[in-house]
Amino acid sequence: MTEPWWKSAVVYQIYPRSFADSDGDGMGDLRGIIDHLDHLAGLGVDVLWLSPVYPSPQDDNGYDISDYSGIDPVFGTLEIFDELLAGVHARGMKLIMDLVVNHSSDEHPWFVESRSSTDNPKRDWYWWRPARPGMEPGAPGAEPTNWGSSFGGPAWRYDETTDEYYLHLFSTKQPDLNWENPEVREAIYAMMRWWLDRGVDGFRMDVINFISKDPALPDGELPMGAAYGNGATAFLNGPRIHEFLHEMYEQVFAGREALLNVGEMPGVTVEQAILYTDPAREELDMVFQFDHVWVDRGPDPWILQPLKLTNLKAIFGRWQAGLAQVGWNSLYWNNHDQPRAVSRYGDDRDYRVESAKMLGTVLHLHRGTPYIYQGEELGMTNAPFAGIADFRDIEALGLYAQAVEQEGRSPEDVLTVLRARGRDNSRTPMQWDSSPHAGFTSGTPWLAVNPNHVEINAAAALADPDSVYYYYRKLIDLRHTEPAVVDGDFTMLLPHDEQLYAYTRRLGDTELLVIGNFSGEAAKADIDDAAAWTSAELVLTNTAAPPDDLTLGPWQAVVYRRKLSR
Ligand code: TEU
Repeated sequence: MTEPWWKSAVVYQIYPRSFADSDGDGMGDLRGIIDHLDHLAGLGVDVLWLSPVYPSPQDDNGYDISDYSGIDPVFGTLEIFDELLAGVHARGMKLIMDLVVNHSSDEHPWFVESRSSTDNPKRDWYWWRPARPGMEPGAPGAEPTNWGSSFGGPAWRYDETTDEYYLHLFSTKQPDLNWENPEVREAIYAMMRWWLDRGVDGFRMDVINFISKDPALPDGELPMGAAYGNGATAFLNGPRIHEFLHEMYEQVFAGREALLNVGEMPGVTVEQAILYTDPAREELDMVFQFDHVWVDRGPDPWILQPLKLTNLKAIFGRWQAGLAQVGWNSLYWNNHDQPRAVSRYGDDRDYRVESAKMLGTVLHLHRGTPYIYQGEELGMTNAPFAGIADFRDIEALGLYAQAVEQEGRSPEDVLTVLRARGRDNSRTPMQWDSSPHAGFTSGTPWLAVNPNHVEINAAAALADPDSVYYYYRKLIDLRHTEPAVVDGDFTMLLPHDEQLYAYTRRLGDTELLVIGNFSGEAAKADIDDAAAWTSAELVLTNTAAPPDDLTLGPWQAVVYRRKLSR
């Protein structure tokens, strides 16, 4: 069997709202993407993933969809979408769509019908439940379960029309679809076939491990001091999840040219990921796990935890080993839900360029498919949010309200965490040049441009041979040209070192050594054959060749290659 094409591919995520605005309304659009396709082709990426561009009230920036088979006028039209797709394909790239089918918008016609009466044919397309027995519907605490929503507040909303509640694991405008109902599943599969027939090359599936719920909907465990119980055991990797994904495969993907389908799965374990991505089971190609982006989350969400490198290595080491024989990893530092990696795990003040390159090196040369989030290739950083009024993200605003108003936290403590970890950090507009609003828009951007765009921008990166952009291009080239990057065995080195991240990749007689210094101090790589390695081929470094004892400078990364004699 030939290897699937996506094993040697690199994916680039576009957050259309913040990528490029062609018409001056302050919001990015499809035409803006078309205008910048050469930036992406020039970087060498193979696949573009578009965050949602469907018609949407934009309560959660498009992750609340009111029509699955259209384009929101703010982004363009289906004709412009076809033009974009043709432009992507003409450059030899592929395009995957965001598929958000755990929930729809409350303005989707399905939900409008569903809420209209208890005997509407679409009533059962969503999760409706009466108030808790013995309680007055709509009264505080009368929700059918004690679950909290991801964005703060309860996961149930009382609806006067029928005197019942609907489930929303995210915002009140994102009611959860009921996958138990076969009509729901068939409608979703039909919509997916329609996009594939239009020419798209696969899907990134939003919280897809939430779609199967235990229909008993039991109360969740209530941690001390928390406002809501944790319902996850009833909906994370729920009872019918594998059945649904295999059915989707059969109904939508089987018999088509090889696609790329990646499932976003908060809370997924290695053991479950093996099942999801085992090709023989015909479910998904790869999943996004969250362990490494939860590594710096402590028991109290409102107290920042520093990164402990040994924990990060333990996590990646476990995932690399777990999916070594069966299944496949996806690799990412950034996306539209995460703060900027260079600010979080690197040093965005004194070593921004070096640490951005080091992070890229360490991530990309693992076994798996790397994902780059827009602006990562420029080393874009977190943004300076002065106060809560500067945030736009429904999650930041909702959690702030819950923490400050319901749980009595200090606003300053909550802001400290939102500044470091809030999702708007990655959603500030793409920095194209040093002009006002960074060349993103001629109007007023929906979220303020980072003031550091005068220095950090694509035009400056393209003019500088030492930029993060050209370095990322080398990393992508390496994946395309060195089979050991794609298929080599992975061995973690120095698991107890708190400064250095080191590993080897080996395929046949080729061996690669990758080391990254996660600190601002020099560090000596205490590995067996250090001297032999320093005389091997230095394929890539973000600074200069290290001395013979393999001492790496601050935030330095090195990649060596050697041929083993047998
Ligand atoms: O995110 C799922 C998810 O788990 C998020 O709640 C994420 O972990 C959190 O925001 C991190 O702070 C997906 C989308 O990527 C996100 O943008 C959507 O808001 C969410 O689903 C609902 O569709």
